Amino acid sequence: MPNLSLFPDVAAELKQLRSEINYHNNRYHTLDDPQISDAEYDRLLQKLKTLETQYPELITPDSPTQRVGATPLSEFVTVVHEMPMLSLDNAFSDDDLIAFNKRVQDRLKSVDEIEFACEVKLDGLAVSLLYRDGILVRGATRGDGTNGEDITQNVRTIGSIPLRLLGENFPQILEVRGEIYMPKAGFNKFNEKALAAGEKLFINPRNAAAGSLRQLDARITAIRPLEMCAYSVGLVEGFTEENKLPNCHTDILAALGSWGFLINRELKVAHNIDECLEYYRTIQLKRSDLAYDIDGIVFKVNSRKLQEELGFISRAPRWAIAYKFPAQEETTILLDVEFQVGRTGAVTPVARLQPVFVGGVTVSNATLHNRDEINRLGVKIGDTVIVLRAGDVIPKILAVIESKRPADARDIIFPEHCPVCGSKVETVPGEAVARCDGGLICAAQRKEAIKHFVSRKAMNVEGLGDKLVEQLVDLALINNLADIYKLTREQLANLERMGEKSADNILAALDVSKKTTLAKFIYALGIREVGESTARNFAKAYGTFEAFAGSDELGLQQVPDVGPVVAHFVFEFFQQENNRLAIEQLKAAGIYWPDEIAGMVDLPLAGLTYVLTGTLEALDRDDAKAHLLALGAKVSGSVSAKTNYVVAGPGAGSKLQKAEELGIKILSEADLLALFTQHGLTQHEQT
Ligand code: JCF
Repeated sequence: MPNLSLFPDVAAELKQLRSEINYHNNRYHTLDDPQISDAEYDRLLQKLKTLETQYPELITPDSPTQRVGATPLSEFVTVVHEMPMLSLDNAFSDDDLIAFNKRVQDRLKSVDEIEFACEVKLDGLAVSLLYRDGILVRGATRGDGTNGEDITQNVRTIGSIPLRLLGENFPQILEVRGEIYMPKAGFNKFNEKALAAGEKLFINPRNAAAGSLRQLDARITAIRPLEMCAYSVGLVEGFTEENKLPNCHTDILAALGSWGFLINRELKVAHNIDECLEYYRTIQLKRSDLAYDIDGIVFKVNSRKLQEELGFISRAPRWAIAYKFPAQEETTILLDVEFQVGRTGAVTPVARLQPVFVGGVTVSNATLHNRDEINRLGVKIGDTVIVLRAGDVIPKILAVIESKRPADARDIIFPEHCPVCGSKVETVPGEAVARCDGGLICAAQRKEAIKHFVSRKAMNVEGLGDKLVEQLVDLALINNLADIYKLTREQLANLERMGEKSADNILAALDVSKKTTLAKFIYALGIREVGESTARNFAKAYGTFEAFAGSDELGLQQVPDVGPVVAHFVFEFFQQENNRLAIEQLKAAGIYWPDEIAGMVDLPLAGLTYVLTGTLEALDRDDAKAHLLALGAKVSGSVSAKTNYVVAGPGAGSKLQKAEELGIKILSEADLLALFTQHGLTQHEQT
């Protein structure tokens, strides 16, 4: 121990500085509510470093400068847990959960409803942190529950883990248990960097967290975006009479929070099993919106007294259960790879899989994106692969289990000619996508162009679905966009699964679709890189179709959000004779848009930005968006200081949280409907 009395003023200053830094570290990492800027924080830390360099004998292990050790270990030392780290019993259905509740009530001989703490089950690694007199002295993995590995050096680098407990009223010995995980955003950023550097990617955030903790050199762990949430205590000793462990689980978590730990904010108390089931469903709805992966919900009897009465069975407490979500990752076999040709000619490899139940549905196809992705995965036909299906996104192949590769596995050969029209497949150097250069000669591109043209956000021809378009192209009844308006009743009525009635309906829908807006018409043309919002910008900027179609590349680039690439695609599009011809024919078919430009400047919601989150019940999300746009508002996908209103439906997650934090006005779906009505829009009106 350095003799502090030799440097009383310095020692006091160091103490003050460390406590200030610890406070702000907690505000930043744990409470996600910083009170000072990053630069100010860095200045404090720098000041501490400078002082410690002058007085190295006054450096303490719990100093915020001591998070990253410089000496790699040669191996991890085994730790024997003072109290075994338990596992949790699993439930896989509502019935399992109801049975759990019944077991609890029966054992407690209780007719009263039981109070449960409800938590999300973080998908990471369980760890134990030991604090002696408020100082972190050991971090260990769960291991097999009895023996773990000493990862003290690694856990010290994690910002949300206090090196010294905050406050005063903690016990002499405190073992904190929790989950270390890598939030999705950090994982994605990390993998993007690894991909750019040609390094190996992690399969999922859980593996990334495990790989990051298993580093003998903690300097590597330090640059990985890890977090820890505390979920219980283990060994606790040396509390005083007046200051003891709280009586229920949620109060223990609150105490842990006050000592500086991150406590998951989805924590709730349920007063009976129905509320538990409701919690499960609410979280399941917002699962994909959460900032981290979870694999289920943990329910715990909240009262410690009741927990003690219930006790343990083998290695799991009788007072807790993990209700697992359906897995989002499964292994299956890659049966074949087919190549699909999209609207712009992009040739996309699609994996045909042995059907597997994952993410709540049976999956038999997954995207392989492009050639680079196939090379990166090193996947062959016949391989056993891990597929991910999270939320509503297209399933993808995460990894190959090479040890299971059969002897007759085949290489995936990328085609040199379009599988549909035989044209050459071009790869532009520096671009990952390969393209069929057949243009509208290619039936696949023609089909996709027409599907896009008639789709809801484009010309919105009701009833003209994908299957019908495919038949019409296959039968050569439509060859360009304008041909759809030349279809006859007989032609339509003779198609498979069609009759005269349906034919009439489609003809009527085609007629209705002729009245559109300039923006929708531009979007419907399917010009590369011209999505809905770019099309809207063009319509606004040019006012007439002729002005838009006749503009040169420099002129096009004057339009908001339009760069040289988009300008080039637009210019090229109108250079092509067949496109010009199709447009003439469309005009001749009677497509028109009422003059809307005059009214565009002072629309009622001009200048306001809305974000939609959660599920809408009465309104279709696309309709709601279209209505808002029609009233002049901007609709954004993410909440920021620029957001004026967030419309939150059931299951709203992180976006709603962020809006609340930023003090942004929150609207319900009813508010939105009222707004639409106020401005003369009814639910079914087309905008
Ligand atoms: O988030 C978790 N993965 C998690 C795991 C949360 C908990 O409350 C747990 C746990 C494992 C064991 N509680 C116990 C007793």
